[in-house]
Amino acid sequence: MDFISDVEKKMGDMLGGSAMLCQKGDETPHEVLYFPITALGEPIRLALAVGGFPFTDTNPRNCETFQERKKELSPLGEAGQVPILVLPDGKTMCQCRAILRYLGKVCKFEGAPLYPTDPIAAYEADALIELCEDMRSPLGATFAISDQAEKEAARAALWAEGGKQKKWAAALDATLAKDPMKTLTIGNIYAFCIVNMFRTPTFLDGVPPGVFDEHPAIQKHHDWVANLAPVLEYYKEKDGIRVAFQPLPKPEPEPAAPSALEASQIVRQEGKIKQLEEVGAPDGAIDAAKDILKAMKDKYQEVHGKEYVAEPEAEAPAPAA
Ligand SMILES: N[C@@H](CCC(=O)N[C@@H](CS)C(=O)NCC(=O)O)C(=O)O
Repeated sequence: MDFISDVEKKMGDMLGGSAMLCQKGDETPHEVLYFPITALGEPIRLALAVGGFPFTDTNPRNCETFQERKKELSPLGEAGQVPILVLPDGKTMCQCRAILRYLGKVCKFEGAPLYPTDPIAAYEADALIELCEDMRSPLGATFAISDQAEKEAARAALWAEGGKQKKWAAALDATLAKDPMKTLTIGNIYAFCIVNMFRTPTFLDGVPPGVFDEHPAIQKHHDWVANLAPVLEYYKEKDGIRVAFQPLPKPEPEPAAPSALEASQIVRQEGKIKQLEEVGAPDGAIDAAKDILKAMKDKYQEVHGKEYVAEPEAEAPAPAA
């Protein structure tokens, strides 16, 4: 079973779309051919979305003739793989990171191209992409494992202590910790997409949930990119595996802990009521003190999960002989 039939079998409707005869419509000048999963197609889709270029998203679930079109359109012919980008003038491109660099030169965010023109900034973007490849590539070998349990165990091992992907995730975290997270580049887009390929919900069975939980810079980077207006807009209606591309859920605020209330405070209040009764205080004052005592007992029960029970009075010490 190959990569895609494996994923298709597992994910079913989570990937969305249904097969039909397909042809690129005239209304969207660009076309992306890829599978309905995220993986290597997603950085291209997202760069187009950020750049404001509408595109037709062609995949085997919405295109019955996908395999034929792939071979027909790929610059590599029979050997062709996806993603493939078709430009408005009909030129076709393959090799996802080469496509991304092309798009980085023509797509802008806040007036700046996504592939920086400054050589050092361009190097930083490229180095980030390569680091993501270091993290992603150990996964490749697991697609060849036919036994499901064995495959899942192999994937889990990549993220376990000493696992290759865990090691590269730590290096990615350290790298992103130095990123000012101010200027969006193709490096950031690639990192966002490749990280989210492994974030739950993922199409990769066996990858444990929460593999980035211990990586604050990766999480911060995710929220920075996910909250940029065009990114937020692109994913807001998406479901299934693309939920992982939306902003991280905010942690539920801890319920305010009821303030501690000790038995000694109740004992003191009881003493106060006794004193008021002894001095013949007005009924109103005694009733008010009793109301406070009741509220204190209720609070005690809420805090301690049990009813307040008065401690038995200590026996008076026997008089010395
Ligand atoms: N070097 C290519 C690799 C692309 C690739 O591995 N594509 C896979 C899916 S991720 C593919 O098309 N598999 C199906 C096939 O080979 O027919 C790139 O970076 O774009």
